[in-house]
Amino acid sequence: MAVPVVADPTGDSMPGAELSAFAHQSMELLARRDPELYRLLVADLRRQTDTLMLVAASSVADPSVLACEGTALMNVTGEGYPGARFHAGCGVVDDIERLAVDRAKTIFGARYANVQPHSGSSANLCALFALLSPGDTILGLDLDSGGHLTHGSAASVTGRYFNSVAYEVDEQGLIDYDGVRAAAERHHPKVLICGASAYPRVIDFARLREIADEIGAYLLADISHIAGLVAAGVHPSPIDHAHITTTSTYKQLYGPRGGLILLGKDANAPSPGGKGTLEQLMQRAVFPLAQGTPNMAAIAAKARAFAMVGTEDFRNLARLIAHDARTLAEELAARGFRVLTGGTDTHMVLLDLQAQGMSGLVAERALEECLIVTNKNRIPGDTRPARITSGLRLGTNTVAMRGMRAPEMRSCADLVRRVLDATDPLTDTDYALDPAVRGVVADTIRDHCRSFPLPGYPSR
Ligand code: DSN
Repeated sequence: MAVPVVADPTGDSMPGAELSAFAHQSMELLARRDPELYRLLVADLRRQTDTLMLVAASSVADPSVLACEGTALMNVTGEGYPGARFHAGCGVVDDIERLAVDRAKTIFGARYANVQPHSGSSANLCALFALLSPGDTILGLDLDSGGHLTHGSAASVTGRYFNSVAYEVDEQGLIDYDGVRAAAERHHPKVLICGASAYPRVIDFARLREIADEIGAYLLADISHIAGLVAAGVHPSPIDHAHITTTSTYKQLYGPRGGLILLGKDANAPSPGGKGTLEQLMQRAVFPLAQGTPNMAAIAAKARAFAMVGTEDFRNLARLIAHDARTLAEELAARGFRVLTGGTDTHMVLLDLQAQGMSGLVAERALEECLIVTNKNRIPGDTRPARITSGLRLGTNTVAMRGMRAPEMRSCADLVRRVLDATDPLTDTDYALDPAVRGVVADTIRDHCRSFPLPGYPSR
């Protein structure tokens, strides 16, 4: 392949091969100088390639995204924003950050993007602490109904610094929008938060904005779990309904660890107290309010991931993610599992294991022994603590990326059923698993992983 020639910052040209040779040498150096750590890195790479990843909060970044994270951009310190840094030496990273911002705005149809938050949680904290004063009221989806810690949970700083009240799901497990309106009218929150970590159905952002407008609240939409479906048009977009939209970049955007803040038609709306616009507020919210120097390597990786999200291939992937999840939900239900809400509109499938007399922890551990990676999750009305739970959460981001389709989802449902049938829950934390079943299922998973390798990753 021809080596591309790129311009270096001094105007000279350098062969593009220099960077890839450097990356290769760096890895060899690591292997030589720190074999203990290197072995662990190899072990986790193999774990990822050789297991069936069904953790709904995860995905696999394209190797070109990983490559950005391993560059010398990590060395660059540059507080502030492009063209207005507090350190010299930021000409190239300014261009990279502008590229990431432009790509983020394009893929989401947004008017403003801030690519500096270090995570989805950070993005939420930046937005909330900029909008609110300590003691102000926020209204978010209850953690057990599928909300996120940073939406006002008592375990989070958002529950400690703000007066946090919650809305819940109804008996079908669906967001109770009348309940949201009643809670909004009762508590008059300054911010209504929507979005979820464990909710498999479409969220009606337009309806939530109506409620926010009725009581004069800002609407914050955290789309961390569904950002890819939103960008691809598979789930309605909140960008012009919410005043502020946040997301992490490593779940359904297949990007690096990091977060993103987006504004749509309300970018020029007044911020609280009339001190400038929401766009100006969000710019200050990340730096200097909540963060110092950004992670330039992560911003480059975000730019790379956003470029991929903007392609037709990604839109096809997003459709497959949702299709796979629907099939998985149907096949699990057909095998006797209670699927919360009766199915899914997204990438996520939630199981209630109470009928199996098994905790989420036991199911998670037994499945992992058989190379099926999921996560325990509290469900509405759960009586078990967060480290034990009565539910299990599955997601199809990674299996869709492997190209797995309906037949493989049927096989996954079969294997999950087989493993859990062969698991005897002795207590909520201990169990006995039939070793013969473990062997057969693990072999089948290895076969699946070989037949559907992670694109661009080594396969054995
Ligand atoms: N938000 C957490 C989850 O959904 O699992 C982790 O990113």
